[in-house]
Amino acid sequence: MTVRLAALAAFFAGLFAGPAFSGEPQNWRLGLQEAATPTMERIDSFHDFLNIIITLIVLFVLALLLYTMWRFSEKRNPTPSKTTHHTGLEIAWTVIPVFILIIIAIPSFKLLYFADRVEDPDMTLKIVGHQWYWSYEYPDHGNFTFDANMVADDELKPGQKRLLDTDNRVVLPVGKKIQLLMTSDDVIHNWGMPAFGIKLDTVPGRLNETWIQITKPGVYYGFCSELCGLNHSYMPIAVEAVSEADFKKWVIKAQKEFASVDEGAKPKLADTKTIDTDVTSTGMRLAQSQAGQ
Ligand SMILES: [Cu+2]
Repeated sequence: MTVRLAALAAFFAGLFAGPAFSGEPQNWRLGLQEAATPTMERIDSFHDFLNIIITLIVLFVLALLLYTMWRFSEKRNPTPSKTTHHTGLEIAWTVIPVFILIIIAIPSFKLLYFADRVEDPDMTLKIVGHQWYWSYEYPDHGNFTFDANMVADDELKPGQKRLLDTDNRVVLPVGKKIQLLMTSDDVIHNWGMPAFGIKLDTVPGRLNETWIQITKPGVYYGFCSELCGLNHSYMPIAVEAVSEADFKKWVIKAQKEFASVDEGAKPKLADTKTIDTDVTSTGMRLAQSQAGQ
């Protein structure tokens, strides 16, 4: 009972106070995760704008219903009108919704183009989806690459989050415009990061682009958001946003620790051009290589 009461209290506290900043899922959260990029800030305000429109429409329809029930009840309106068409009304209920849709479409398209790409990014991060982990490349910092696998339940260290933390976090500098290039090594995955306002498919043989400019230091968590197979729910994303000085220190360490893409250690993005999605020819090549052995 006390637990339930506490949960209820937390729920209402969250309702009125708003949750403290965190780039991760939270119990009893009602709204979106707090924005940590310009794109997500705009998504937030677009979401609020839509909420206002939806609320006004619902209240209007509710008022119409209540008025109709009251005004045209059998008692007040014993002989109903036989009118079936009203040209003026029909034009109105076609044109007004079209206007509402246009009012929604304009900021929606603006936001879509804003999130699409950034001019003159400060750096690039390449993201490659695999069954079932992510790998990352830093082409502007010596082109090193590493994999990020989920930390298994029995290997969690204190402070690490179950189903969210990875063995290697993606470290990025706060305040820099970062171009994100995404692709996949096998099937379609999706790099979904709620606090950044990103949910973008990683498609084999294709390069998808978006960008971020992280506004607050911290650790941010996300998920693969495209059903990609057996371990789809076990390939989380953990991003650590740090100051530029700390990022430079991490880069020096990472260059020593991780292999360089140029050494051919890890799949290159360039290889995705030649990824063979045709099952038949892949099977044929497999058969040929086996025959050759
Ligand atoms: Cu996936």
